Amino acid sequence: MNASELNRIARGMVASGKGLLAADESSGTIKKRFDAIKLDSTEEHRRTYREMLFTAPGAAESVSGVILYDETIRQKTRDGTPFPQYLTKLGIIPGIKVDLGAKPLAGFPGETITEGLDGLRERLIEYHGLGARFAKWRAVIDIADGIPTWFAIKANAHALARYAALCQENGIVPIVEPEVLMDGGHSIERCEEVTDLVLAATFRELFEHRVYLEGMVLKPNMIISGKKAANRAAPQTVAEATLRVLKRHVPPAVPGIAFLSGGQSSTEATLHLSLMNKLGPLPWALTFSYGRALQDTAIRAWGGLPANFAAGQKEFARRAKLNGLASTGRYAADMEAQAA
Ligand code: 5MM
Repeated sequence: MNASELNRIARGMVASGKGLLAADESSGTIKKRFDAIKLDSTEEHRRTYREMLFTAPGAAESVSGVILYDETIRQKTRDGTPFPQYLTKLGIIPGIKVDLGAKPLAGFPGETITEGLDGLRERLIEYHGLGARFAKWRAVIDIADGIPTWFAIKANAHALARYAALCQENGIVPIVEPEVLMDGGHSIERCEEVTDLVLAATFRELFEHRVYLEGMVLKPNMIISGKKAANRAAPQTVAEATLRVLKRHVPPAVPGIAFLSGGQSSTEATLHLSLMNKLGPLPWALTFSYGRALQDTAIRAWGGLPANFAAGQKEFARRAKLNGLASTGRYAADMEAQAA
């Protein structure tokens, strides 16, 4: 492990004014996204869509890195440049999702464990050869009656830490993503209580697995009310609660925190990030690693039609720019009406 190189990459991923695009939708998830615009999920459509995002003029000013999927890291732009090389030339760091998904946790109804550790060392070596310099692994913790259990929290934290150690062994910066879902009708207080446990378990396992904190990025959920909650907490409350929890658990040695959007609307996710950064100074960079909150409006603007390729790019670059501003606390809701 080259510690200074890992730290250099991690700092690049959370460079000021920039954040990450999560474009690592697995085949099932991208099909759902395409179903919404009535587009078949063929390999060529998936390639075209990713090319639309990656080549969007101006987006590189706000995008530090892109999380790719196994199929995408092997695809090329229409003029034949492999995506990782294309991104690297633009100064965007290519990353790769390496988990194999959340599967039912035996003996614990309603809970999951993320799989993918077997053979991971060999896959990391291959991905590094293909140009990936960081990776992502997502643990999923659901909130419902009687769950999560402490056992499921610990099992997922353990897997995250084993993954992170393997990444660093192979010169790849791990994004550690323990996601507490915002599905359901739970309160913001319940989200805080569960996220507290999840981050405590995660950092304990990272320590025990000798993970080099300076060479990782945390990708957490925000502390937020469930989507179906009756009285959802206000944006300022979300910002304050999220910072309170992160300050309890994330050592300043970690260079940055890049949030998932988790089902928030695009504007909500941008506003929350900006409000948090306005509450600085903070011990770590605080930025985005959004999937849906960066892509939802762009995929709709594109609609799968070649004639709308540029419109989709413009919308993606606009959202990236607004989130880039939010990552330094300079976003204001009235910017939504302005063009990119
Ligand atoms: C882009 O979505 C990612 C892939 O999900 P699947 O493995 O289910 O296809 C997802 O892991 C994503 O990176 C994070 O959850 C953040 O995305 P959101 O949409 O929550 O910002």
